[in-house]
Amino acid sequence: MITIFIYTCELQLNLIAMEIQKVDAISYKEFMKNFYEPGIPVVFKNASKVWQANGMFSPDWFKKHYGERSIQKGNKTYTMTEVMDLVETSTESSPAPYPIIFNIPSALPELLPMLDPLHLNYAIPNWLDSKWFKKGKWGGVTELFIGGPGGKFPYLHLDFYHLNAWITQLYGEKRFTVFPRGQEDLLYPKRDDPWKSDLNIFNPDYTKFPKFKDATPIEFTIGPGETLFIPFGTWHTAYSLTTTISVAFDQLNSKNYPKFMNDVWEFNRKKSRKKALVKYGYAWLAGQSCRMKEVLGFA
Ligand SMILES: O=C(O)CCC(=O)C(=O)O
Ligand SMILES: [Fe+2]
Repeated sequence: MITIFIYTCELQLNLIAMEIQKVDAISYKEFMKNFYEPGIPVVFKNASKVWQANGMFSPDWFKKHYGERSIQKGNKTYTMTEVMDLVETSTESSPAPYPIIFNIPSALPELLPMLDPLHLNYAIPNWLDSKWFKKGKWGGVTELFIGGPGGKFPYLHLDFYHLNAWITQLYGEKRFTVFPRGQEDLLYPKRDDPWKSDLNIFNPDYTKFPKFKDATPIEFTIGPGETLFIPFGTWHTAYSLTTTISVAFDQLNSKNYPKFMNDVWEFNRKKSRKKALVKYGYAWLAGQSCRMKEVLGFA
């Protein structure tokens, strides 16, 4: 009897773990307690309603307003119009290159007011907004992701520097696969590049990666207006189901700062110990300044 009870509980826990929660109108406090603190991914159904961009962005809109802006992908340069034509004719069997990324502050700064407040009233505090971290160029960039049907993010990965990722879908549908924390051993991080895995999760080779059989991915689709929160340390990848336009940014604060600092050291140590010390010292000062502002209530 007890065995059956325990088995049922375990099964239920597994089922719960294998579904993403989609939430609507939760308070900031609830988000912090139920998702941010424990590091659980979640989808906000309409947090982006505070953005003017919500419902406005479309391939035609970009072609009309910013058709001549250009982007480098591989060794080719594309204009926005070419990018949109490419993704609109993309198919599963002959997909457009993915992802095509525009750096919003440098290539499309006019969009910034349409994405205000960037934090959606949830991604707070974000130390990457501080001048200190902006200067350090640690991933605090707002990016526009454009894709077409069949576009696959090239690998299963963790985001660098243990930053939290916030991805808002503004046009089309994208499928995400996320692996809740604690499955590192089952996902075969590369020895020389432990942020990536060689696993092709869409067609896994179980003879080469037998432990992957025990991994418990969560797969789900996000559509227009929905925002995905990916806590640091969560392995993930994405697949564009239709023509897609998303906005992505990262978040750093006291929660992921210790792991961030470790990465600042580890990444740079391999190149030069001296450079690593300088970077680490700078990131340490930047962190103290942000922490102080937070404690004093300025952030
Ligand atoms: O939207 C996507 O394709 C996923 C992007 C992503 O995971 C990343 O840039 O690190
Ligand atoms: Fe990522």
